[in-house]
Amino acid sequence: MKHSVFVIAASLCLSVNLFSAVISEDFNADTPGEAPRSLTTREGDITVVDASTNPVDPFGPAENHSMAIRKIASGDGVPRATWKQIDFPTHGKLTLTAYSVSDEEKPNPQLNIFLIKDDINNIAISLFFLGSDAYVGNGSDYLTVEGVWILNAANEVVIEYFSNYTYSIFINGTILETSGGQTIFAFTNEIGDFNALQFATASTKRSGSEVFINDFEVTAVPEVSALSMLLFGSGLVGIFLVRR
Ligand SMILES: [Ca+2]
Repeated sequence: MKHSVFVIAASLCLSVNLFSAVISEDFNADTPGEAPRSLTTREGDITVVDASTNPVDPFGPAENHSMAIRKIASGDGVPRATWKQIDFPTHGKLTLTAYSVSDEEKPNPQLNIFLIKDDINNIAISLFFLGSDAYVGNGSDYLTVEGVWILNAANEVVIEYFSNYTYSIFINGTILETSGGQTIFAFTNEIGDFNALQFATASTKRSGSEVFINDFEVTAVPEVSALSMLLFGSGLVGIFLVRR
């Protein structure tokens, strides 16, 4: 019996290790009107919002907080929120929920998502949403996929990246595919050991931009061999229990 208990415990530990988040933030413990406490650096208009702030948190319910990234006037400066020294797994996933406000003042809000090494000069993965279109970094250029982003609504984004310097994107559960059928994209300069995450907004557009992040999380994706071991471990538990 001791042995089977040990196997169960080992399996549980392994599964917790495989699926636990490297970093997870929902902003709900942050103070509205201030910067998120967990971020490393902030440039420009980056604040935590809720039901009482201006702008109002678009996600709700009333107790929810999210992060607003705003560039209301034209001019220089790129609002950026950066999390550094993240221990990104070799094969992992970034999951986030975002919302872009589109109105007369800000017809084409822009949300930029970067996975970078140390600073913005070393981009591994870049993904822009401008208006309802996506711009996907693919090595040295960008591929455009039109009409995939829902404005004035919550969108879920999953970026799954692989150890061979490629990645795929899922938006609201659907894999992002170019008109040519491409679903796997290349890292810029094969920068694989990235360690920072940055959200930003419009850099060159003259009109304003207002986007929100409700939450984000980075998790490791278990490799097949590790998963097999886990299943094998569970199988052993089954055998022990059946034999008793
Ligand atoms: Ca939240």
